[in-house]
Amino acid sequence: MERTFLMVKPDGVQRGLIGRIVSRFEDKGFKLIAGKMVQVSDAQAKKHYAEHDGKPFFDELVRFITSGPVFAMVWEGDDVVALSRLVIGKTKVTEALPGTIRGDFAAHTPFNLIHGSDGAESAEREIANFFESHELLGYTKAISAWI
Ligand code: RTP
Ligand code: MG
Repeated sequence: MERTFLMVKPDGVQRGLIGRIVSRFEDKGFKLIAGKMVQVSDAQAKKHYAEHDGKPFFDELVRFITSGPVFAMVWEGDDVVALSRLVIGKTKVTEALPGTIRGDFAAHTPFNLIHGSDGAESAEREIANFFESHELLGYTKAISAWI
């Protein structure tokens, strides 16, 4: 069982897509164990995207992610890191296939609606950047035996 950090970016919140984005992961059978609206601070954004520090798009990325509230979430499930990135779709909108969140809803590359952790280690680091451990709620889903 894995955990991942997913975040509806400011464009997704502004466009009223939180519900439809969350539904994609509920439909897949993953378990939502934490979720909240967050106004990301400059320091928190730089920590979250530290791997991109120094790249040409870094400053723009930090400005974008701090431009309005995000919806931060923790999801749990078998292989949830890799599978959620498949549900999300490719980074570049010109490569994101129909049927994925980005393929269906995003039209400009930096504004690609949702972040998903790219590995189990980054997931743990990103979760800790947004949530206290008491905010992660363990519970049993009645249908968990089937999916
Ligand atoms: P994310 O971290 O947000 O889930 O996206 P990702 O793994 O698919 O892509 P990543 O390479 O980690 O890039 C992080 C975010 O930076 C913006 N970006 N802009 N202008 C550009 O060339 C460029 N490249 C990346 C995107 O918002 C991307 O999601
Ligand atoms: Mg990334």
